[in-house]
Amino acid sequence: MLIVHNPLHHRHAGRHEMFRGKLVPCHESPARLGHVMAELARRPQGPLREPGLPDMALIRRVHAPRYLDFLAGAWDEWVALDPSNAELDALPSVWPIRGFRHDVAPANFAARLGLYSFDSGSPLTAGTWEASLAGAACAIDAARAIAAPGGPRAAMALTRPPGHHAGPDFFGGYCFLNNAALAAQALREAGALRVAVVDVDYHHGNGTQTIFEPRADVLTVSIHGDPRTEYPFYLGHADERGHGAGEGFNLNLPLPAGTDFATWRQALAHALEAVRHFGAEALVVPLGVDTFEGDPISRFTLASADYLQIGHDLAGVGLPTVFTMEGGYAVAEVGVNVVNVLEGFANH
Ligand code: SP5
Ligand code: ZN
Repeated sequence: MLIVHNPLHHRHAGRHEMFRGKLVPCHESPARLGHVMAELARRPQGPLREPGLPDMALIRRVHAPRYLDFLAGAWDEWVALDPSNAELDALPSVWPIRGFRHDVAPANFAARLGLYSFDSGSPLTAGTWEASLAGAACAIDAARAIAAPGGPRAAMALTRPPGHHAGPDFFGGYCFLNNAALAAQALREAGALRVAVVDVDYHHGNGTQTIFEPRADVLTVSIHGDPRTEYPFYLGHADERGHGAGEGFNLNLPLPAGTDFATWRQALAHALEAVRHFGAEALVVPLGVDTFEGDPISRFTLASADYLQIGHDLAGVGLPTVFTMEGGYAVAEVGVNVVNVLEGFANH
């Protein structure tokens, strides 16, 4: 398996996220990817390389250009608001929900952050844009590598920040650019007629669903904590099946908090059956290991050994596969759990 590493990931390092009226330390930290790299050094899974330059034209076919322009200039605008902001994370002050105007962007930057985001837990920092772009480049390179004649069967993009909550023109859930969607789009453009996304992160992949919801060429499937009680709360229910031409090409498999691996694995079998039925020619797996029993913000009970089985089951579909790194906040165990999936996949 090819591993594509994001050498700029550490430039995205949020200090605080809002939780129940308090600013608490960010769960999503550079140390997470450090543990994956350390585990890959102990148990190498294949060649490791860094990405080339990001394909901005492809990124603009997934994300709205005005959103990308906003992200590219965001940090400078935050500091221009007040020079002392350079020592702080940027968080939104106002969200324009129902009844507000979206066609006039406020000059005030903290207010304008609300136009492009959906939660209070996703600080934007000095290096967020650079880190996100390099992560996107990893995902695109991983997709192109497996699509190339004679390329590897699978590739892991070590994306940080994660991506699956980021939509066409919004960030949230610690995500800014949707790396998995970019990989799926790159696979389509490299010739795969139908691409499936099977999101195994604890949280619903709302950004990926929203990006592909009108399309029939990308099947999006997500296995996640039931949004009636779990983040992101406002999307991820079983009755969301896609829109227009995309109707029937989104599958949500919400599971209750407390779900164990036996039940979770049945949902994975259901997901993979849908992928086979769809006739996918390539697979993208947004890989979050926040399904782990020790995860501080999630409530499934998977054990480290279960991730070997997940890798094995995913490999059983027999498709060229790109993994992107998503959540997983039991920091010390993230490396073992992620590499277990890759090892299980390789040993199929
Ligand atoms: C990529 C990814 O996994 N994003 C997840 C974003 C979740 N953000 C909300 C976190 C809410 C934390 N609630 C903690 C409750 C346990 N103390
Ligand atoms: Zn997650």
